[in-house]
Amino acid sequence: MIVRHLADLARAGRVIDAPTWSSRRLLLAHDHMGFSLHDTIIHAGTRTPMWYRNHLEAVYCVEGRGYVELAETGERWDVAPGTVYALDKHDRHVLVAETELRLVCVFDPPVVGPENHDEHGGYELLDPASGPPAPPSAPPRAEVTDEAPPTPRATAADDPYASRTGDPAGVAPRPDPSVWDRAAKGPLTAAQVERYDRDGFIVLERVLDEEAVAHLRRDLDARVAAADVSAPTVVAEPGSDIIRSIFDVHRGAGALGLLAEHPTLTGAARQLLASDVYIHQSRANVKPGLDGREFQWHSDFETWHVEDGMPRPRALTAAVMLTDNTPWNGPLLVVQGSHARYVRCPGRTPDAHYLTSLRAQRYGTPPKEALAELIDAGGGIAQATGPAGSVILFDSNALHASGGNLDTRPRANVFIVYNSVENRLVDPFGGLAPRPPFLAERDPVPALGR
Ligand SMILES: O=C(O)CCC(=O)C(=O)O
Ligand SMILES: [Fe+2]
Repeated sequence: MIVRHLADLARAGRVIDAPTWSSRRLLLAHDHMGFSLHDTIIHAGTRTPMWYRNHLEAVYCVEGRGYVELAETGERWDVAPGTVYALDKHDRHVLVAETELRLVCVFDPPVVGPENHDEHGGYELLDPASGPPAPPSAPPRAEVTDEAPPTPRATAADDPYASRTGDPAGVAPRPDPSVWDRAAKGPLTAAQVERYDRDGFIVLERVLDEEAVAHLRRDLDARVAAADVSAPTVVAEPGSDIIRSIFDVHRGAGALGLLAEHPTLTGAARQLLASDVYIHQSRANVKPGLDGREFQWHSDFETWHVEDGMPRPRALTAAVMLTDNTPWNGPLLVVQGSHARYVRCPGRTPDAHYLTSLRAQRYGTPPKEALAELIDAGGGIAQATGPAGSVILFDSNALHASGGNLDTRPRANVFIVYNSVENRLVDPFGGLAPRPPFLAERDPVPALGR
């Protein structure tokens, strides 16, 4: 059963505003009901010419007063609570609201989500049969040459998570859930699952005790000391050779190798994603004292979709704190509720983007207007602090960032990304060659924590 409330639609990106109306979209194509259902407000004192050439629409008035007029003949009918009119011949018409009208509208084929009126007052036909495909398939890979940037083929019409396509950037709906089955069992309480679903993240305090943290720190410190900054899995801070990140830390003997299989981490991932899981990527961000630089706002899923071919946001990250995370050492910051929307980013991805993006990201960064919409008009910024041994679980599509480390000691966190086995990678949606396996596991590795 699908249950939704009008009050939650704006946050989910299901409200489309036009000069004379606001359409609150209760059911859309991806709900697979065969129709879409809208609660629409027509502003008082307005005239709206409309012509739905691609859709049949029925309109039921529940509040207000006005009239509807056929454009061809001028024939006119009053619209008041209890009136229904159905545009069974794709009739061109004008709706006049004398007072504010509240209308329940049904569309066949169902509206997909982002549609707004075209110059005729109608909607373009966006994949009428099914809405966002399930799961979306990757576009054919484009030829890569030195001169021209590749042309991704997936557009907003056939990929709900299309980004960096050259189409307008901005905030779009996320048609998939964050918690995939509320009834799934695991180590998280119902309240924790609820909070994760609402905010896009939770902090579990002191999952690991001091001894476990000390073991992990020793392993990490040894790896940092031995790291060759020219190795592909090692990333330096922008403008220096100081180590910023080490990828693939779940491989190899030692405490870090075992961490990814910790039952609380795998259990929580299996619970929230409601399936078996495997490791998509792992990394340690050491953020050295005074030298560790910031990470700009981004969604990890946007990169994993465009550059790695992750079909849907059915993945999450467990960030394990190996030092205290304090307000002054650059803790993870999350825009609360941002995971429930999707930000299409501007630009096109250059070839081998990862060689520079891991130091400082330039593509896959949301435009300022989208950040303002999600931060200022949305849930605001939360700081995920906690003592060493705590774990942040965050949705793959949560907008997050962190500042530089102003303390003298490192802020060392290990990030383990769990992906659903039902969401394995396909060809990258951005049309480029896949990134190396230390950034994105492509092989069918065994599931964890069963
Ligand atoms: O280490 C941090 O604070 C954030 C890192 C991050 O977002 C990333 O590596 O994708
Ligand atoms: Fe990230």
